[in-house]
Amino acid sequence: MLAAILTICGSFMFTACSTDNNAEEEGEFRTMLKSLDWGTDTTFVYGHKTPDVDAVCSSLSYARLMRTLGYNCKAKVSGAVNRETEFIANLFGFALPDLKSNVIPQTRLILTDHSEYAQSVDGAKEAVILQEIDHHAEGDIPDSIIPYVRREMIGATCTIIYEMYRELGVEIDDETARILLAGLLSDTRNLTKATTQYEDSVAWVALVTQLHLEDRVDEISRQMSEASNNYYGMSDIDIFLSDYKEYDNIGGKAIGIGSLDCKASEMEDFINRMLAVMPQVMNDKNLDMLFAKIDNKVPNPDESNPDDLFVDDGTYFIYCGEGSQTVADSIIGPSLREGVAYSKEKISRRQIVTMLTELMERLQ
Ligand SMILES: [Mn+2]
Repeated sequence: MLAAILTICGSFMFTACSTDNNAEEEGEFRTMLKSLDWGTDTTFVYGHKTPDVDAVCSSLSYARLMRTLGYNCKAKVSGAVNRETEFIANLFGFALPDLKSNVIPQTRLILTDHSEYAQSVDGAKEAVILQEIDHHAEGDIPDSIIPYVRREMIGATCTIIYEMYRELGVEIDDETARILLAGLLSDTRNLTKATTQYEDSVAWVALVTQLHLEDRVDEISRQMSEASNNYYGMSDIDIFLSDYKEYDNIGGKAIGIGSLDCKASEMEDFINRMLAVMPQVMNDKNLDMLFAKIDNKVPNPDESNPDDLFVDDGTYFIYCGEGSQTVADSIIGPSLREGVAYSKEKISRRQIVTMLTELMERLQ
């Protein structure tokens, strides 16, 4: 994979590095930073709730960029990190942000990797949001209330932050390179996810090369994926919430969407266990509807490939709450049984949010 990507990216990287057309933008960005109302206390940089690798690593790397530029910023997490994040922080040897689950009014915040109040640290509504760096569609935290927003629909927020370091001419030391690469590997699954863009490949090549990980990156990515799929010893509710996002207002409804995976051979039992905890999750979180997509893992027909023992074969979609069946049937297809729909396609949560938003606005 590396050789192919190097070929694709080689000429582009040369072009990108050899022009100085960013000088003006760079100056503008620094001027904009100076104009922000930083106050006197520390500005906290937060990824989303239920923090995954990209959320944590984007907050760490962006806080570091802001500190390098002279601003008193510190990354925090609003909840416990997931197993994949623990695994890669341990392997790459970087410290995780401290937990701080709420902020007092007027706290200065920078948000990375999210654009929804429901996904933000408790207290965000009364805080002062100075910046947002994100790769999701604009959510219910409107861009218009934030002095600086950088939104690019690419594979990882860490890729955007990589670009910002480059544009600003700030050196990426090896620890920062490992942090950025971790987020990029996780959110794009080593450049294999449908959300991966050209920019992600460019950042991947630069970071892998800097860290001399050419021979190890595929194995590292496989281990990360394994850590993320490891539900061993977790309660069913914790499994359901292991990669979970909430949306306060999709067409007037409060909606939660989980993202799970399971081997095809264990799917039926897994679905039943998840369906059994969904009413309680809905109740605890005060939702109108609750969904989860479950990637269906089947043994890789290419047995010679030890890096990918399992591959995806379609997506199960489970649902709970009044009107949720109508939603599932219209965005995924007719239900297999009550609470369960299936699509032959691999469907991302981002696609589900887009389809849901369109449908709910039509129904409203
Ligand atoms: Mn992300």
